[in-house]
Amino acid sequence: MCTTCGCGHPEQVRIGEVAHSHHDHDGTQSAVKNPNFSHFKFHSVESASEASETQKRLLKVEQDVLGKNNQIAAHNRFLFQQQHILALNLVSSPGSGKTTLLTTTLNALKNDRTCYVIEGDQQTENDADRIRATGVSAIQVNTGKGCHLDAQMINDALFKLQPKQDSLLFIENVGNLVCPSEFDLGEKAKVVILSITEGEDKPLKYPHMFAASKLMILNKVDLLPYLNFDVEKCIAYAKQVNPQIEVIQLSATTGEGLKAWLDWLQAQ
Ligand SMILES: Nc1nc2c(ncn2[C@@H]2O[C@H](COP(=O)(O)OP(=O)(O)O)[C@@H](O)[C@H]2O)c(=O)[nH]1
Ligand SMILES: [Mg+2]
Repeated sequence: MCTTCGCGHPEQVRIGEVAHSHHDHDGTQSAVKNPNFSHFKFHSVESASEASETQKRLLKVEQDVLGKNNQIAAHNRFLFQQQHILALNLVSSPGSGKTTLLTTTLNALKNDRTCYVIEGDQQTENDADRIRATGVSAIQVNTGKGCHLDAQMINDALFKLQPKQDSLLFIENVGNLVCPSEFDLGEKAKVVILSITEGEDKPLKYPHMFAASKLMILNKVDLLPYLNFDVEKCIAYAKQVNPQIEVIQLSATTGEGLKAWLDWLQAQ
């Protein structure tokens, strides 16, 4: 069980298979294994026989859930850097449009860049199936009762996905504006997606997620004429909790504002 938020049981986690035989934009098959993606092995303090008692005690304190997660996340980050893979962690509440934004983005990018997606949901392969329909390889992680992805799940998924060098990896986290903010997966950046149907006050109500994110995407702007949503107020709230946060307004369904997002990706 996750002792940070009290959710989930590791034995309920299911990492799916790479069901899609994928042709990359350069015409090669991604089924060729990348030997760099091995399973991470967690080293407990007991194995560090040379450590002094004080060091052992200190290490033990750090070896809590988040400490262990951070160690695995650091390993994932090392792999991403070594392989020149840009990994982004997409976080939001359920229904903000993460999968829709991903399918639109992949359709725009897939001929120029090899892309992969790791999908996180409590149950179903629905989102991985939506990604695979674009021709991009996707792997589904079902977290059971868990409300977030953790670094070990990503490490296990990478072992199956075997992403190629110089690729782009999108991780769609479980829909939840709370716990995913605490779990580093080894990504370059978190991108929080807020749809205008959720109300402009969410950055103030869930500040940790907005503080942890490099970019806020304000999605579903095509619905602005039908809703009472104050865009300026929302952006001011987001900057109140994170003065550095960048903001892009777009509609994942109409494609309005998509270029700014594609340019942002290019800049990363
Ligand atoms: N009007 C509108 N609807 C959207 C937009 N993006 C997503 N949706 C709809 O919002 C719902 C949830 O989208 P989905 O991508 O499954 O959200 P997720 O749970 O964050 O992955 C679906 O019915 C989408 O069609 C958008 O930009 N505009
Ligand atoms: Mg989704």
